[in-house]
Amino acid sequence: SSSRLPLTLIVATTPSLGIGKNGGLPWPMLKKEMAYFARVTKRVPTSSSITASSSPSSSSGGSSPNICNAVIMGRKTWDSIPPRFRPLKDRLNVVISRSPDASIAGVAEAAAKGNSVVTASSLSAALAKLEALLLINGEPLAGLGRVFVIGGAALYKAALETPNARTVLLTRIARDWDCDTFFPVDVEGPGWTRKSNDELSAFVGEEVPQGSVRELEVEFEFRLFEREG
Ligand code: FOL
Repeated sequence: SSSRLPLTLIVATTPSLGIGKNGGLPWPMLKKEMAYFARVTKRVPTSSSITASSSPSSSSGGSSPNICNAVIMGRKTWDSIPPRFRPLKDRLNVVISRSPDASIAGVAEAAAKGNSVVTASSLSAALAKLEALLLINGEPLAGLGRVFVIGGAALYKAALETPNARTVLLTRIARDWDCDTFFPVDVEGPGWTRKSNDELSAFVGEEVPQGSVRELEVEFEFRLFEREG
């Protein structure tokens, strides 16, 4: 155990920390919220605290070739992504499953299309694989940007039990929806600090709207939390 890769969790929750219902999201598809998820998980930070050794940043905002972020997800979350959207493009997809690769729907198809999906049997095994990908002959290889944990509940819990989980990008849905799956930690409580909208914008690399956003009569707010200590 003991990858030192920093992990960023990204999640949308109700006030009661609900995240899912019947294998999907509890609320209707929120295009702006999902677009934020896609942009944020795709964007590779230019010069900040990633593991890659820094080359001078081209400062254009254009993505560097051969560098992408990773998204780690549990097998049920993989199943919940519409087949046309998986693997999530422009990101290294890592699926955690105790079963063999071949039994994960869509993985073989993705491979046949030339999209690589990495599988691992646990979060720690996934992090070990990512670190191995990062090193060639012991030299850091600037190939991996941020590592996001994108759910579901069991994987968020496993991530939060490691010290690697430093950051939570949480979209707070304003009202409750009927949920059967819940985020395992209340980051509004002890051990976590809410950061300002400016800090959120700097972290994600775009200007994030401050306060409530409304879509399909659903109100939500983009928030950033960091672990203390
Ligand atoms: N975090 C946040 N903030 N919102 C979410 O909806 C969310 N969902 C998951 C994890 N973290 C989240 C897991 N569920 C797709 C579908 C379900 C899903 C995650 C991603 C998906 O299809 N994503 C596409 C965008 C498709 C589109 O543009 O409509 C992607 O490219 O990311």
